[in-house]
Amino acid sequence: MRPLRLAVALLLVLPLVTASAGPHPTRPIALTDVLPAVAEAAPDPGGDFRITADTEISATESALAVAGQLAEALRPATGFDLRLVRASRGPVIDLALEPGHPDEGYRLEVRQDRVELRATYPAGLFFGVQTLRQLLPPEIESDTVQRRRWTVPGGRIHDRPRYAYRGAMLDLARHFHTAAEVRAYIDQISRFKINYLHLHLSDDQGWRIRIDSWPRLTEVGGAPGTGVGGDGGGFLTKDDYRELVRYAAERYITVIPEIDMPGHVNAAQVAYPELACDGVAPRPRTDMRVGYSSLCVREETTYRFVEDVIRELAEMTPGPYLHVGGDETFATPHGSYLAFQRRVLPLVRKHGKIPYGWHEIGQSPAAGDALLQFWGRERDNPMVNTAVAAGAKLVMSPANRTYLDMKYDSLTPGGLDWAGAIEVRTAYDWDPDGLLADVPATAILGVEAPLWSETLRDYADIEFLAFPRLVAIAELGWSPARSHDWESFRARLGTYGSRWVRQDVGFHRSPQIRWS
Ligand code: TNX
Repeated sequence: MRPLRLAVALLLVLPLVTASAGPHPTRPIALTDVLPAVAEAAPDPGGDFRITADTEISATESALAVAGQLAEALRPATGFDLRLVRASRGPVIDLALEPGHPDEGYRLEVRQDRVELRATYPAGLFFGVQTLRQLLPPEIESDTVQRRRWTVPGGRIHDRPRYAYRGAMLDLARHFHTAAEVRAYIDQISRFKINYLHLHLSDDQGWRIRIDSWPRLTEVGGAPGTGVGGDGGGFLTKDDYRELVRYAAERYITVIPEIDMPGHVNAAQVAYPELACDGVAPRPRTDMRVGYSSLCVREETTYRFVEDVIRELAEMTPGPYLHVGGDETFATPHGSYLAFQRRVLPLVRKHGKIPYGWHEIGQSPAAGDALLQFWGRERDNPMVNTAVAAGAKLVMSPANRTYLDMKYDSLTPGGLDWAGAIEVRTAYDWDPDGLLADVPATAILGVEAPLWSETLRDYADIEFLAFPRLVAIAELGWSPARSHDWESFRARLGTYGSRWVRQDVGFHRSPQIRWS
């Protein structure tokens, strides 16, 4: 070969060679390599689709917003324009709504000449887009242009959630986390088809959401030094909160605000001593103890306060639920607790929301069809059985499985251990329908992974405890029970690690997983 010819030939093959080399030699992605596992997949090895500089994204009017999100996700690493068009004659990723799919479900069909994504509602399209992103090589997570083949494996996916409720909770009270940090968390959890974000906004240490009619709540309760150990402080303004609600909704996540009462109220009483029965302001608390504070159940002021808070929160919360806490009320006598809930639960309904609370609110006959968040570890809870028989629904957050603030093992830096250590397999290997022996599966609305923040100072702490365990809970919430399989989950998780590396997510490299 003449030297010039050789040079030209080398130039032609070089991009292909460099594409397959590099620090992470990747095996081809299969249609089933998705977290959470998809409901049905039929691979077609002849149907691989290649995204190139010519690929367009077509969408009908109602699919345009999600199509835009897809384009934005794929542009940085591919460097392609991925023009948004109404119709295309060339290679295309085509998004449209069509009747007949389950709520939040979608169909994704990958052929040589086109990719088709269909759902009945935009939420389904959004979840389909999250699947499609995982079908592209991990380099798609890079924010600089990567030269390589962008191949989507051929075949067809039909997918739908097992549960309507797939939640994550962040505690902004023990350590405040900024709106920007909450947005970063939303970005991450939305990749795994989580659809509710529960914000724990008040506790003994601090009060983290502005309430106009009781301004000292945040002036005092959100002041510097109000975090555990005297750390940090801060609160969400109403604009911050509204913006978070909007940001989450763009990712098909509904925000649920929680104000914890009648216990966990020390910060409110520091700001407004009239909320304590003796009218004396308690000292501010930055320790981790629980169960010592209580609103004054016999005073009318208490209900004025509670209704003002519920009204202002309900006004800026489009979602159906308002969480009123109700846990660990060791300083509220049982009769007072019932008297309190008899007045407060109807107030939530009066302001147009479904009452939601830790499962203890199920003691109240006023709970009715409320939503209860089960955080116990027992297999049988007679009180919960009675509440369910009376119409309550359950979100499953058993502390020894779903509490992301528990340590992974005894060596984990940070985290608590009162519910035991929770390694990835422990978080994954249980069945939300089967946990409570006497509760019918029809009463289980879904699952939630709470992240309490006593030991979480910054966003890196959040990431380390949430990932990978949040993904285990997301799979329990989304994937069909029949697909539950630890070996499959751990293999898919191992491959996902290289995406987190590229996204700079500081996850826990669990020794139970073979990370690639
Ligand atoms: C229990 S679980 C709590 C919280 C703590 C958490 C720490 C529940 C409803 N209450 O007040 O932050 O343990 O893990």
